[in-house]
Amino acid sequence: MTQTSTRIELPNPLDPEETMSRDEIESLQLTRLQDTLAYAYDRVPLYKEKYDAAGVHPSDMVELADLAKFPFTEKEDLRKTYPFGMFAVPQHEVARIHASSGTTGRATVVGYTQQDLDDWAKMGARCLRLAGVKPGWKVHNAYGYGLFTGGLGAHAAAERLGTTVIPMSGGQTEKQITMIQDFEPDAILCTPTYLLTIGDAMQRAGIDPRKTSLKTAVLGAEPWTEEMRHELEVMFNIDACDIYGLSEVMGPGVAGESNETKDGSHIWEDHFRPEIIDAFDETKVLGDGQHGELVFTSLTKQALPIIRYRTHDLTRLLPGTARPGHRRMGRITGRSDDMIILRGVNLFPSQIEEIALRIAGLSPHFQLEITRPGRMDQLAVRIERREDCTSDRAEAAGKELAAQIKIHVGSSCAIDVVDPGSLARSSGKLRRIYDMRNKE
Ligand code: DLL
Repeated sequence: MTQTSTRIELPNPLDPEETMSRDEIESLQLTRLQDTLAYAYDRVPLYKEKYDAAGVHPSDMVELADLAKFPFTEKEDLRKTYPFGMFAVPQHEVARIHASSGTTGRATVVGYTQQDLDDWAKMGARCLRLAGVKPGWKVHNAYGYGLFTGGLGAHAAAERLGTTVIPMSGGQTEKQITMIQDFEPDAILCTPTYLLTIGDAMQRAGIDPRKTSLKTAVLGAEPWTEEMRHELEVMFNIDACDIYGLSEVMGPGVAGESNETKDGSHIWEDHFRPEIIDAFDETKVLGDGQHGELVFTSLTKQALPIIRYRTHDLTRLLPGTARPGHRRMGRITGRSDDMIILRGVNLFPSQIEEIALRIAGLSPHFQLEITRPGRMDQLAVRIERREDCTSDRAEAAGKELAAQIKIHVGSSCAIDVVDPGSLARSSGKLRRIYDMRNKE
């Protein structure tokens, strides 16, 4: 039998909910919200306590705006009830557990019934399809497998779409490169900074990242900018799309971006009701287009229904485009708990990324260190020069960066332009902020 390399285009229909109108989605949301609130109230003691204390009852949910009457859920609630206190089903109905380590405090533990896993895979598959991944493609999954939702979440999504999954997990960068060269995947799933790490390592090994088989990257788990998208698309000659999610709400696949519009991730609003609240006054729910903190309520989750969960992610809601019934989220500019307050000026790492990548000679590899030598906070930006940038030019680029940060952010900082390869690389979420203020 002769083998043919011709690829057959497999059918790839959309889920019916993906094409619902805004009105249809909102009416579905209302009934699902009523059910979820009653379900959580009946099954999770913490929700009952909170609602009773706030004087609200699930029957108060009459129209969508009534959601604002219900109390928020915080990461702290999951920690207080560690490990399984917020689960709404008996343990034998929990098909899987994940946990997020977080940087401080106890892990938060999340659970899924078989139905939850099925919905998660379905939404993940929607995201991959929207990003241009096709059934029959080979997909290299470099999100970390294990308690982190990235690896297994993206894996199930790729399987559901009908791709051939390569479950590489994160790390072992040399091996990642070998697998990419030998298995010739069409798409890669990983964090944006890890794709950068892989690209750098390829270049150092004399391999041109533009010549790999990769066509698409679906990137998430950490904030990234349009400038970083451009950097990665040029570096690999690929399309790079966003995928968003968080373990407390589900995992990767809460929202995903279209490769045709590249204008932010569509939230699957048949399963989640998003809200934006004022980051400084949580009692104010903001309208579409206004920047604030993203809050999610699950509409179908069984093991861990989550009501008005404060993500601390800062963004805004925009009308749907590629999937008109589902709203998009703008880029996440940062997390409220990642915000550096420097002598009264608010600063996010993504602002530095945006500014640095517009300056020739500077790479996307940087770290921010905050110290307080006297009574004043000081910010130092350590950033690698690009390989082709000489030390003289690097000095000028550093001065330019300081000047641009002063103009756009409003604070002065010390810049240290360092040699390529001298800063730590990530194989997952990259830590950019080193706050030494309380460590001195
Ligand atoms: O990071 C889930 C995930 C895995 C998403 C793989 C996408 C791809 P957690 O570890 O619980 O879950 O971290 C959730 O990561 O609240 C955001 O602050 C950040 N985050 C996730 N996706 C994005 C994104 C996973 N596309 C936290 N853009 C969230 C910006 C993101 N930040």
